[in-house]
Amino acid sequence: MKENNSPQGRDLLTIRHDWSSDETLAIYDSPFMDMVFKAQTIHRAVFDPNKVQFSRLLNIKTGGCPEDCGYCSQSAHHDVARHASKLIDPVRVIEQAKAALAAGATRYCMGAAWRSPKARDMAPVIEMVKGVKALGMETCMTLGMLSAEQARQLADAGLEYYNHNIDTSERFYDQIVTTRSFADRLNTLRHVHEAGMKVCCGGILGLGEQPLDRVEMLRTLANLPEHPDSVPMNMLIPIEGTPLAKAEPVDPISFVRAVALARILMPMSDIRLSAGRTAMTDEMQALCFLAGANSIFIGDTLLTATNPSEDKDHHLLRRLGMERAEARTMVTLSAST
Ligand code: SAM
Ligand code: DTB
Ligand code: SF4
Repeated sequence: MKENNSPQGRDLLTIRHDWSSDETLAIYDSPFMDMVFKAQTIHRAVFDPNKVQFSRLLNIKTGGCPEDCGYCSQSAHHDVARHASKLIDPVRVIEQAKAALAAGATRYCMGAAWRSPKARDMAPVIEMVKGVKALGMETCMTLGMLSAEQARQLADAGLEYYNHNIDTSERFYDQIVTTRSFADRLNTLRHVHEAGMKVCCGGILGLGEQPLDRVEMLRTLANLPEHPDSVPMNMLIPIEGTPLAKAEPVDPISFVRAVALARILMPMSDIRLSAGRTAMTDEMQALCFLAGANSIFIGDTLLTATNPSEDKDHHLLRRLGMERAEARTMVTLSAST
């Protein structure tokens, strides 16, 4: 990548880990057009703005989770009409990954409703990583908290990405989850990073948080020793039976602002427009892409909740003149950007 020496380019693309609360809040509160323009300027200097990367999710172990995350359908603490399943067979996982590859996914993300994996879970999970990798796909897992040793085992198996969200700000965290702390989350992120895997870490909007909590969540991510490679931005999918079933929906403009702030704070990271797209209009999704989102989950289910159908997504992307990106589309920086 060439160095970008134009004054504007240098300022906007500088990778910083020292964002202050006041300056991030000031960006979030700045005029919408200025903010989205800034985010798009950064976005097109780093990525092809007309491309979007596809990931596919698979729930490899559903429900019965001992954690009490207030938004989640899979917590054993909530009265949600869904049953728990055991870890699925690695052979089935690999079959499903083949179908995802045929549908255009370049990354396969496997999620388990665990607080953390048990020793006996590691062998089948490692078999899944190896099998999916052998298909030529990027692999991602989200299995809850990891010890340094478990992170190393997964990295040795070839796992590329580990997803572990901080979900919201540190100050609001205990209003959403009480069975683990914000510090526990950061600890696992450190283990993942130290094991050499790429970090996928983001959060959820619509938990009843204040604008400051959104800004602080993104500031925490940007001020990590390295920016997460991938930042999922989820909009709460309200689930009947969870404490957040009746949460106030997020204002779409505020959601787009959060996407733009993520792009401005973390210029090189993939910003993934994740849960909640079913409830977004096409126009809102288009604004999210304009604000710097460059990745989505495809397929009609996420882990337990629905996602737009492939037909609907293809129709949307066609209308926007957007195409599927190969794994990680980076364009060379030029002095004119
Ligand atoms: N159990 C693991 C963990 O929590 O680390 C992995 C699976 S968990 C379901 C992955 C992420 O999905 C959560 O961190 C949360 O950000 C997101 N998520 C879960 N339920 C959601 C919902 N109803 N709406 C939006 N995002 C949700
Ligand atoms: C993430 O941030 N979003 C994905 C992925 N990481 C694992 C999960 C979304 C889950 C939505 C709710 C459900 O399907 O139950
Ligand atoms: Fe368990 Fe993850 Fe759901 Fe929390 S978000 S209840 S840890 S599956």
